[in-house]
Amino acid sequence: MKIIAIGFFVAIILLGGAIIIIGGKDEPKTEIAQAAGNVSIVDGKQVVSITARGGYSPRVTTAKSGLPTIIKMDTIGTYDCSSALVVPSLGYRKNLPPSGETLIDVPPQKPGTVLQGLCSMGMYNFKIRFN
Ligand SMILES: [Cu+2]
Repeated sequence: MKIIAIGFFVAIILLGGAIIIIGGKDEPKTEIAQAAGNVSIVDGKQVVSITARGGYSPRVTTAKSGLPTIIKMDTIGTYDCSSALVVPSLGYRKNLPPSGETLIDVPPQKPGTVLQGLCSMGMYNFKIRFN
């Protein structure tokens, strides 16, 4: 009886451990999937696509450090202030066209850098985290 009880206890611990391991592995997967949506590599350059219209989307992007990067700003009938874009760490400031693509060159970033883009009033923002 005692042995069965111990065996049962061990089985519960193992099962719990397996659930924790599986659960722990799930999170990075979702992050990669999320990042893959608007990050692509084209001719050795990393392209991060951000849509500006009533704010920026996606709000947070995970990208790779150490790669020359282009931020592709997409506007689609954007007449709000998210078209007035500022990227402070690049000294970048531009009024995006109401519709079109605007490319911003970003030199390779160090791991851990978070690059932030803002509307000129600082009301909307987006972040690109370089891992
Ligand atoms: Cu604004």
